[in-house]
Amino acid sequence: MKTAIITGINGQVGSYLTEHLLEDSYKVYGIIRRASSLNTQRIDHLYNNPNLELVYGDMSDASSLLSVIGDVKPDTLFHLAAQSHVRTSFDIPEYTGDITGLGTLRCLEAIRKTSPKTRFYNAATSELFGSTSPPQNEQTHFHPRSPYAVAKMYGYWATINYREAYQMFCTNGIVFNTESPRRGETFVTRKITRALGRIIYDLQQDLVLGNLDSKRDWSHAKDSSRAMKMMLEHDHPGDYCIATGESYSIREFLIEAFEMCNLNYQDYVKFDSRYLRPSEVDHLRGDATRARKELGWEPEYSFKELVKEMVEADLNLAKKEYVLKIDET
Ligand code: F7E
Repeated sequence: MKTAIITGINGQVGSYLTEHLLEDSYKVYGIIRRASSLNTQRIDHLYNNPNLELVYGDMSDASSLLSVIGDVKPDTLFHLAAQSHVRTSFDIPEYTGDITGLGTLRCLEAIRKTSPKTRFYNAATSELFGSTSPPQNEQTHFHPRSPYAVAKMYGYWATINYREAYQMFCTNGIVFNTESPRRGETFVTRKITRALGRIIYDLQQDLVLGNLDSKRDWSHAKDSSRAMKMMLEHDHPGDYCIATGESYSIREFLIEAFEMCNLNYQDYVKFDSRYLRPSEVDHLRGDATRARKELGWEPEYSFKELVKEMVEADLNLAKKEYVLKIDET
């Protein structure tokens, strides 16, 4: 039986990746950060699976990583944990550098010291490209535009350095924006679909956003997490862009979602400069030719299908909230 450790197992991508690995008979160990409120909702449906085990650990705590990795000595480790919110990274840059940057190094060191045959996947990001013009691929110049992207740059190069210095199997997935009904509610796509559902059920009156003109290459998290598994099952390590090759502005996402419910977004969206970033990333559109050719990876979801799934899921969620509210009154 193949074994995997996932850091960030309870995040959006971690939850889909866990499903892919369990379906393929992996034994999966998930590292969970201790928190005073529940943080396992995205994987609760898998809790009774005998091949899933959750253990406490933290990206700031090298000794916890050393002991989990040293005990399990997994075939693969998928490193997804991070302080991943770009806007927030401007408010807590040092914490972001510690968790997102040094956290990656702590995983690499723990593998080097206790289990050097473990194959390592690092969740790199299209944010590395920052202000560089699209289309972006593995050869494109990086120009990070936030403390988050700067921290991810450190993790990206640490991953390559361990591959070159110690001949470890270390791979970077340069994954463009990845969304789904499980996306955190403070990221823009989910913030939009969540608000739309609540507006329809009269639970919310408006939607306050920042810059609507930036463009992103949005894939479904089910597709991007499938690519991650393929990267560590490939016969050699490398760096791969994972993207659909299409980009849409935030405004276009709004139009698509609101028109699905026969509404005009302009009647509901308000602007607040608090949602602007001190330095913005204007346009990301990835070229995933290498992943398509070498891994045989293809995205299955179109932009329209992604938006539709998210809108439908959030309409259902808002309906449940509405029914609960009616019950209470
Ligand atoms: O912003 C604009 C905002 O926070 C997208 C993370 O997963 O993908 C994600 O980073 C765009 C930006 O994602 C609001 O200014 C407007 O231009 O959904 P986001 P992100 O910053 O692209 C990359 C690949 C990662 O690696 C990250 O971890 O939307 N925007 N109004 C807004 N964004 C937010 N969050 N909230 C707004 O109200």
